[in-house]
Amino acid sequence: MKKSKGLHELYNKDPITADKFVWGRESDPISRRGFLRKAGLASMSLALGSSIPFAKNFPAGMIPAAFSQSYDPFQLYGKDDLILLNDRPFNAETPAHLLDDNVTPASRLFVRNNGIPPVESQIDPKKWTIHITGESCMNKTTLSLEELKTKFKHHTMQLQLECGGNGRSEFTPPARGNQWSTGAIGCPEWTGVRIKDVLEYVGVKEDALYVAYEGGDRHLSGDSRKKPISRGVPIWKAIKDESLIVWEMNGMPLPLIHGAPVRMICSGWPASVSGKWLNKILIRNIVHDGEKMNGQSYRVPCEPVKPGSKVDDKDMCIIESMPVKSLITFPKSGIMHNKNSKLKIRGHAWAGDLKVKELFCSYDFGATWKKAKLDRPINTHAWQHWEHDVEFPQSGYYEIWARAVDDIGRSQPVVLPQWNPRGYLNNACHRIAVSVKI
Ligand SMILES: Nc1nc2c(c(=O)[nH]1)N[C@H]1C(S)=C(S)[C@@H](COP(=O)(O)O)O[C@H]1N2
Ligand SMILES: [Mo]
Repeated sequence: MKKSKGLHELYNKDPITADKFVWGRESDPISRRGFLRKAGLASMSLALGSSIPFAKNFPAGMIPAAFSQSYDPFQLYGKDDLILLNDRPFNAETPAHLLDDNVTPASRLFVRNNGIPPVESQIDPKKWTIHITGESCMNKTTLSLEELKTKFKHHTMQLQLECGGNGRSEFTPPARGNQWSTGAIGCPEWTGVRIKDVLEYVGVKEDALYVAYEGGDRHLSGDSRKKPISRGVPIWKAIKDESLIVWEMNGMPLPLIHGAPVRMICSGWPASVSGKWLNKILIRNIVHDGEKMNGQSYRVPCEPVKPGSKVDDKDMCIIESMPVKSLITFPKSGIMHNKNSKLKIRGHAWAGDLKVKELFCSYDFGATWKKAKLDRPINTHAWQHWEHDVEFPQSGYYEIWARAVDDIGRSQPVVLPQWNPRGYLNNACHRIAVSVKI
């Protein structure tokens, strides 16, 4: 394992030099696809080194969890064994078993950058301002971070953040973009003010439709006229009580890589709407047309299409609420378990703008499902914790599958949801491998 430079060291330097720094990563997510083509059930048992009691239920073409989740740990300053997906722009995800905490620590929150983040020397929280403007803004205003903190009531909430492309690596045919496995999700606790309160302060015209952000990062091309990303949400979403502008994460100042000194959090939607290094809020009278709002970005076909289809931009619709999803965060996939004891499993579940109503577990590749104990969310848009005990009938290779259902009755799919050109919204069931011995 190669040791990388720390984030601080990296981003404090001339960003161009820093961007040239190359990390070692040996495994290629594509090789997992190779497995799909090659292996039959018999060779699968051989490779696993044990029998598969429920083999007849195993879906054709699916890769056993024992093989599909191989990770190379990656050392990164301030981060605990995240997996690096890309170093320009910088993107890293968290293996499922490292997301076991109820509240995700900073060291275990995934990182997604579309451009070149500002360097620490460019950020002086005392001088930072947020410009509030746009066609539907009554009084265009510039607020310092200090004013933001003193003028409005503070709120602290656990809000989950999930990249719209989380799970992309599983789609067939493959979609271009960061090959996220399951780890572009986390649920830290954030402190800040409501977007609603700030909008009330500046005044909003009746024709307001969208609220969007711009941040202090730079376009990968270095062109200062271009923004790497500038997205937004309809005004009804922006004025929800849980839509915040935050400067603290888990009681500490927001880390640089997560948008210091201040960012937006609009939980339950693709995390791309939660602008980092926030320096401009736009109150628009149109659907925001900033970078990555149009074309195929963060959009899916308005109507389902055949996998592999080319879809016209005009037939692509903006992703809003994220679908119901869950993770098994304990135990780690690939463990050995003694048949004579129950296996305690647990994890989290979330459902975009909705709540998770039920969570089920299966140890026989989905033939039977048992209901797990599921907690209520601590606040709206916090992920929910679940746990379950499993008793195995005999020794051999098993997989535990977890399947959440939202409060309007929609379930996670077992294999894959609707294919889409950019590989968004994969909310297929998470699986872990368990070898049961006598
Ligand atoms: N200014 C800015 N904000 C941004 C981004 C970015 O590149 N620049 N990336 C977005 C995307 S696509 C995601 S998934 C989240 C990731 O937040 P995190 O890095 O704090 O986990 O930030 C969003 N906000
Ligand atoms: Mo994202």
